Amino acid sequence: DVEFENILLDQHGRLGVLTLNRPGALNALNTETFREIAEALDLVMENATIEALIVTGQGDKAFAAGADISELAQLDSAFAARDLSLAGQDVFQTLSTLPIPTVAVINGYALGGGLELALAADVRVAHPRAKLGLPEVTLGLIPGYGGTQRLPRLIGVGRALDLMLSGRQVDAQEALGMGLVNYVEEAPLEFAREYLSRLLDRGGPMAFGLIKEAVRRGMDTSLSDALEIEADMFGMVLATQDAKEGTRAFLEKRKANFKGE
Ligand code: CO8
Repeated sequence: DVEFENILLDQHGRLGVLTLNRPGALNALNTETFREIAEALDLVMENATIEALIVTGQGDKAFAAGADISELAQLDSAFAARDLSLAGQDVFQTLSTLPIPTVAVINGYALGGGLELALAADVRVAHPRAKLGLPEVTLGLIPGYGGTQRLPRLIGVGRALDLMLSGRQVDAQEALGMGLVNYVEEAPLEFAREYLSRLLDRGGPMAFGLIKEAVRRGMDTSLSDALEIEADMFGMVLATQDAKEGTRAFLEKRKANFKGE
């Protein structure tokens, strides 16, 4: 376990857990926190024993209440704002392109940049009292860490525009109904741990990475190009030991023993 100031990074067996840890500021994302998240993601990538990642927030009140508004208020040039947006987008893109399954455990408020962080994970699990939204418009701002792009891809243009133009908060049940979160659970962290353990027990690690890559790259392009990407990924997965082992294990009526290669 490495020492950070604004986050915690722990490993529990095969699972990494990245916890935003500024509960006094509702885990608001300042520049230093972004830097630490980037460093933590590098460590996760280098550590082959971490096979899945949970991202959550410390305390029972917030996942993250957004970008740190005191920093945003000090931005004094369009260049600086653009650079800050690009830098934050880059960190969240690193999360979304990790080749391992990731779950955001939304333990409370996920607002603005906080929701944008959750959108960069593969799956979202929310506590029943969680509140989600992109309230930037109420600050005279727009989302800048991927929200205008990831939200419509996830829940559709109409629902995304409703949330962004109104800036309204939705509760966990409404978020579930619109596909913004996948599960609502009283003990979301425990649920996420069990969910990921089950998933790691069942699936081939090489397949996790290639599914994510096919979906992500496919969302960026036309259906015909995307289908080619899927076929490319299928060609790659078939060449892995995992695919040989998985298909052989099925035919031999035994549990597959995947090696992630
Ligand atoms: N930034 C900085 N500090 C914050 C933030 C934040 N986003 N959210 C809460 N805090 C601080 C509060 O200032 C307060 O500090 P203190 O105790 O020192 O006064 C502490 O956290 C507790 O917050 P509250 O007292 O406000 O708690 P409440 O229970 O009354 O309210 C809310 C909880 C409703 C979540 C409320 O805190 C709130 O509305 N927060 C702001 C939510 C918001 O607007 N988020 C969007 C921010 S903008 C954004 O994310 C833009 C991303 C794109 C940027 C692009 C880069 C260029």
